[in-house]
Amino acid sequence: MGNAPTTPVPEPPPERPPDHSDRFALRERLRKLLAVARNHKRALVLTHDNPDPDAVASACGLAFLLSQSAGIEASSAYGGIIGRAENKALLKVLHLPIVPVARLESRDHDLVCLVDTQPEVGNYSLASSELPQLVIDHHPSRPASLRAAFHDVGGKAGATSTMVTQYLRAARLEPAAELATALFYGIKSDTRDLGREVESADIDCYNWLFPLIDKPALSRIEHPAVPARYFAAYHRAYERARLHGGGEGVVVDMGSVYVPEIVPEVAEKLVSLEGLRWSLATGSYKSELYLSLRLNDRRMNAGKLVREICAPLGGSAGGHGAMAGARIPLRGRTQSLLSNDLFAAFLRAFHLKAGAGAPLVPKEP
Ligand SMILES: [Mn+2]
Repeated sequence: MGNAPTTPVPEPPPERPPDHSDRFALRERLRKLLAVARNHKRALVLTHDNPDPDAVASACGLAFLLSQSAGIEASSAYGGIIGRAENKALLKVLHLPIVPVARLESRDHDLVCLVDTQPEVGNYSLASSELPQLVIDHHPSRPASLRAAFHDVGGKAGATSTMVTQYLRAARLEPAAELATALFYGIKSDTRDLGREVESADIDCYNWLFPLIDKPALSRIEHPAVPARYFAAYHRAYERARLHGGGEGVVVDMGSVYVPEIVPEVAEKLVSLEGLRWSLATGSYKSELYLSLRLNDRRMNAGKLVREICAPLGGSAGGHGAMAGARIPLRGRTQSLLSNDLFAAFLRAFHLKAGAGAPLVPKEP
């Protein structure tokens, strides 16, 4: 055999992010999703740990789609805890079929689906031997997702609930009031009432869901009763918050917190301060440090910044343009020292001087 001239193998074209306004493409994606699911018997639909409403709703919505349209068993689960009062109310008021992954009765599923997160992000509770084969997420696409048998990532949607609602619509499934309310609240909370990182698909699904939702239930979810510890945590956060760069940014080390979700909640609250460009909050829960960054400044990318700073410290990080978070195991480091290191790194990234900053709330005389 001679040396046959080798023809260069053409590079595969780069994968184009899905277009969530194209109905034909949507039906085609639904067909693929169901084809992958039908090769299995029992699906586990998993969200990221300490799930937010968007994660909970999209997990329940995908499990509903799989059971109704692919005819397979599907259960939804999450790792970590649901501690924020609104999120607890979401599960309780709507009786959503989602359980802590540790409490799953049987683990004999043969299909693992991930929603609102992606393989290798590291913020979900799955044995490393279990490979997610179906991934739906509105966060920027990660290379590992493209190896899943079905993946819908990197497209334009402000919430994973929007993507799942689109699949339900394409499958001609009308969710009952409980699921519709959850998906609606998922879209509403992830886009901050359609005001942040919102896409036309979000508005379209929000409007489609609105007539289906249970309005009194939604009101009970959005205005829940909170424990006294909630006020104590806020009080401490306000007292400890420090302004930097003449009010350009605010950082707060909340100390140890009673639920991890209070950290993003406080970051979210602080970023509404007049004239502020960014807020950063940390708090520890069960030997892990939680960090949340919120930006008003659209020239920077919160997700990228948090990944760059927190990944080298052994943390898992995620997020997008205006909001991002990370979870870092303390591994013997004290919470205040790790927080201080992180604050210094973020101040550098924002081109501000290191230092103690000024109190947000001046001490009462
Ligand atoms: Mn989300």
